[in-house]
Amino acid sequence: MSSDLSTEFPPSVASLVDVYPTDLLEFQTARYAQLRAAFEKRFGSAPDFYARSPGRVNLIGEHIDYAGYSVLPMAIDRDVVIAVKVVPTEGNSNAKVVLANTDARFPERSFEHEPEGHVSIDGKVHEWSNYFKCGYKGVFEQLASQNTSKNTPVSFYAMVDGTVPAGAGVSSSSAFVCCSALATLHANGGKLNKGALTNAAIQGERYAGVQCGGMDQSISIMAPVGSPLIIHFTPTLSAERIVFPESKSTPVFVIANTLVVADKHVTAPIHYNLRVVETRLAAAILYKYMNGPKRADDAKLLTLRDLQDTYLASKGNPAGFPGNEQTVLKAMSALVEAGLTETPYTREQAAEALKITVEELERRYIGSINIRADTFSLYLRAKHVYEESLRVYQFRDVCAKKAPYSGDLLNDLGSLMNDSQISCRAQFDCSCKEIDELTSIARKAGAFGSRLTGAGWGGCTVSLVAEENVAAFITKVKEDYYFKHWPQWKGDKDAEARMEDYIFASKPSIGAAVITNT
Ligand code: NG1
Ligand code: MG
Repeated sequence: MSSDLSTEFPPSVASLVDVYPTDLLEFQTARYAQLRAAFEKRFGSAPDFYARSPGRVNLIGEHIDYAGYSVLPMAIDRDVVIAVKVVPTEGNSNAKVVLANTDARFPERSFEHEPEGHVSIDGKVHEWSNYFKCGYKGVFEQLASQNTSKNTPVSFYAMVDGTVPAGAGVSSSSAFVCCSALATLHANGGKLNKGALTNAAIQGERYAGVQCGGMDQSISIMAPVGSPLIIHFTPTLSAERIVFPESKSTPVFVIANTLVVADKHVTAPIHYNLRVVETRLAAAILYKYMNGPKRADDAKLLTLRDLQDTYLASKGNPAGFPGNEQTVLKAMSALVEAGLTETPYTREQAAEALKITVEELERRYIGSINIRADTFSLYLRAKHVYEESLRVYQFRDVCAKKAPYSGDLLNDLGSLMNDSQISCRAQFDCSCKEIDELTSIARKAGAFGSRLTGAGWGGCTVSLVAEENVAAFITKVKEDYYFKHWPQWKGDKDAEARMEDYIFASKPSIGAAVITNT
């Protein structure tokens, strides 16, 4: 079953019951009422509508979206909600947005719509309203590219309320960007299909200064209720539902935060952005190694996924994707072993392998991306990408088996997740000692598989647990990780209440929606 990206978005407006599961309705109804009251208090009247978009947990497929490979995330029931009221624009002024937040840590901001560029964003400054502006700018750019931006932008008041823990690897940033894109679109009476809105959010979020792939925005906007998606980026954005076959135990995914705050926007130059550059350099050197046809100077940079097409062409175009993923990805791994050296490359060595100067290498492969590095671990990064991609298809194939599942479903999925963690740690170097500790505690507490989720270097882990063991599992992990590191929390009511945000099971939630009826 595929998720139809051509659906016009927002297709229709929803009410709370269309968006939240029954067991969360009471909580959500009270939450929306509070948001409405806060909005009225600040702006003097009630909002016209609410936009909402969820966070996500990535089940498998880490750091491969920006290399062009498919990923397998699930939307969670924590989300960002923005209450919006459209207001008249004063006189001949530009349209203006006033942006408030129910969380006092984020002070009120306002900005004007600029005739050129829609809004300016300084990606080097760490500022909460940037994420709102990212969604805003992404939508106007997308509307302009579709030539539907005839209507003048409107002024509006917006108030944000988020329940996605920040800096934790469950993508509070993308939930926010997607939500602001949808709020902006709806306030301005614009129409985009789901695919276009997703692209608006992906391109928009890059203005915050991170060369992100598209996984988080895709799942936040496109998630169908009740299931994860496998999301493909090549040849174009598309998605298929993942349905777990019936087996003796139902799989539940438990998210647990290491409480190491991984702030990607601060550490991007030595972590995330550096990995983006490393995977691109690996692709370029392997292309040279394969004697790929000369490419125009202004051609789009090759990804490791693009390289696969060159590889297949060099073999006389045998069957590729879809259908032959295992064979092709194993061959790509073998190509890495043959074409890259295991020791990290200096800039000089990488330039030499590409037969260009260091200046040319920096211009072409680094450009304006902010990185700090003396060497590039190309072999290990590329190995991870091809092996991790293979695991995504293996995970999908396990789920596609006919029910009742004849093997041990949880064990089969869990061991793929464990292998993913090993590769993230040893080859992609995006784990950290707290993630290693927490995932190993989780396995001892009965998880079939446990791994980091999201960018890593801290943040959250995801563990696969049998439904009947979830409560016992959470108790055990609290004992062995949280109370071990923070013994003072034990018996402290407030601390124990906060822990509900640190470790929790989440059902697959539905993607972005506009709500008018609370
Ligand atoms: P986080 O940092 O967890 O939001 C990031 C990227 C994803 C993907 C994962 C690693 C953004 C918005 N998201 O997630 O696209 O590359 O890391 O798999 O940058
Ligand atoms: Mg993020």
